Amino acid sequence: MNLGACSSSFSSKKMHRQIFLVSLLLIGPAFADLLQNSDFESPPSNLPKNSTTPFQQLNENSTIPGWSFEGTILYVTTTQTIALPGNGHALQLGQDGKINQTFNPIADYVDYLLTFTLAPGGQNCSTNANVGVSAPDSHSIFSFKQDYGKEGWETFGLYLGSWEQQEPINLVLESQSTESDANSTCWPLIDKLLLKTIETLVPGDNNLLLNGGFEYGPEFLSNSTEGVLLDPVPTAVLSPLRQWSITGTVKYIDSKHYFVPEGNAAVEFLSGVSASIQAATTLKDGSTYSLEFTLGDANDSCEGNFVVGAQAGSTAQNFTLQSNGTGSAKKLSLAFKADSTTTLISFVSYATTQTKDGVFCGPIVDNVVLRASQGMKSEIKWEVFIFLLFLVGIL
Ligand SMILES: *[C@@H]1O[C@H](CO)[C@@H](O)[C@H](O)[C@H]1NC(C)=O
Ligand SMILES: *[C@@H]1O[C@H](CO)[C@@H](O)[C@H](O)[C@H]1NC(C)=O
Ligand SMILES: *[C@@H]1O[C@H](CO)[C@@H](O)[C@H](O)[C@H]1NC(C)=O
Ligand SMILES: *[C@@H]1O[C@H](CO)[C@@H](O)[C@H](O)[C@H]1NC(C)=O
Ligand SMILES: *[C@@H]1O[C@H](CO)[C@@H](O)[C@H](O)[C@H]1NC(C)=O
Ligand SMILES: *[C@@H]1O[C@H](CO)[C@@H](O)[C@H](O)[C@H]1NC(C)=O
Ligand SMILES: *[C@@H]1O[C@H](CO)[C@@H](O)[C@H](O)[C@H]1NC(C)=O
Ligand SMILES: *[C@@H]1O[C@H](CO)[C@@H](O)[C@H](O)[C@H]1NC(C)=O
Ligand SMILES: *[C@@H]1O[C@H](CO)[C@@H](O)[C@H](O)[C@H]1NC(C)=O
Ligand SMILES: [Ca+2]
Repeated sequence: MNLGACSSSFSSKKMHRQIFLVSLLLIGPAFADLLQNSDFESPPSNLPKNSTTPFQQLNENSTIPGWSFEGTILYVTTTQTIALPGNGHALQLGQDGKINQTFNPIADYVDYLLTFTLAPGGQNCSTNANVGVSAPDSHSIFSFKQDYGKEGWETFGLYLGSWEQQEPINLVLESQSTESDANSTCWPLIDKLLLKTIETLVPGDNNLLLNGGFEYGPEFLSNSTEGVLLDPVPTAVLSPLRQWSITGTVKYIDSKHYFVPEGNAAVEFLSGVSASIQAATTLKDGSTYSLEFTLGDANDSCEGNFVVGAQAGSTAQNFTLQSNGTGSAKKLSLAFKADSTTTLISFVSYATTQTKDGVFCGPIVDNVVLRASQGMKSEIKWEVFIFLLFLVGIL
């Protein structure tokens, strides 16, 4: 879909974008195979033929199908001690190691979300598995986090950007050393990149919030039972959880591997640091609204007393759920009066729960619906009634 032409007379890129945002209808997310060899299963050329080591360093004569590289890059084959999602191959980004691939955007100003898997190169290696991910106008650093899953690898999701179709986009992943030891075996491994596109979301009839059901977010790895970790993002437009900013770390969970109250995805708040999500919406100052949502547990053995704070504008209330960790949900609501036109809606978890394996876990929230409350509807009816009386009076 290319609507670029209809606003090409505007010289300002920002205005171009705004017009585009307003005019584009929601098409829904699409998963396109925009990246080549995104799981590194096509091996590099010039690998030593007869080697038994799972780590093979690429030399100046090597090429990796689909990718360019610089610095120290090793081609990794899964063994019993190196766990990777699936049973294949990955790349280790060693000293100054950097890989890149260029792709062509499929349309103007579509949002691109990237999912990728990160693992430390060896055991007891939590500190050095840092990877920088860059695209034009974006750069983020990801680190392997202890106790955020029970696998030796973790999957992360990020917002890459949104560009005009003409520019080819260069995606770069590089190692970021935090230790002076350049010969560390702990350099990060990367695997399974998934690039997803999402059209701009537009408001629906029944919900004043966009993405209240959390259906618009990064792609899930089909085989992963660990969801997708989302790092803090202070601005909603740059968030992989579309329309929601994030503090702390949340886990984006899929209905294939977790209990999800509605649709295909929900958000689990992880303990460790206080996690919250926040969305902004424009409401009518002084009018009353109801914020409905589902609070539950993901069926991931997370037992405990979950306390979740919901806040809408200046109205805040805590809700609790006694979780057995077996997949439960209850619908809750909060009535509030908008006290400014831009109203912030947020959910914060106070849970400090961990599973028996020591994995940080917590409550899930889904199906957040914001509506003008009944009171406002009858207010409108009342105005209509007065208007009719007025008409009758004239007649
Ligand atoms: C492959 O390795 C084995 C032992 O590891 C050796 O006997 C054999 O000669 C090697 N073959 C080649 C072609 O290098
Ligand atoms: C790369 O190829 C050139 C030319 O074939 C050769 O001279 C050189 O030794 C090769 N380098 C490595 C590291 O194998
Ligand atoms: C998922 O796992 C199964 C078995 O472990 C494997 O056969 C299959 O290839 C995997 N699929 C992907 C997409 O990795
Ligand atoms: C990697 O980036 C360089 C420019 O920095 C570019 O010339 C090259 O084509 C890119 N490689 C791929 C595979 O896109
Ligand atoms: C990692 O740490 C554990 C326990 O601290 C230890 O048993 C194991 O040998 C260590 N592994 C390596 C490769 O150092
Ligand atoms: C890295 O350390 C290992 C042993 O710890 C050694 O065999 C290897 O030569 C070192 N490599 C470099 C590049 O220093
Ligand atoms: C909700 O509970 C937290 C933690 O106990 C507390 O700090 C906060 O003030 C409570 N918020 C409300 C609105 O009661
Ligand atoms: C938790 O388990 C108890 C006993 O098995 C059961 O009675 C209760 O309904 C469960 N609660 C939830 C929220 O699933
Ligand atoms: C929770 O997971 C178990 C399997 O691990 C499954 O049998 C059960 O149906 C799930 N419960 C819910 C509410 O999804
Ligand atoms: Ca959902």
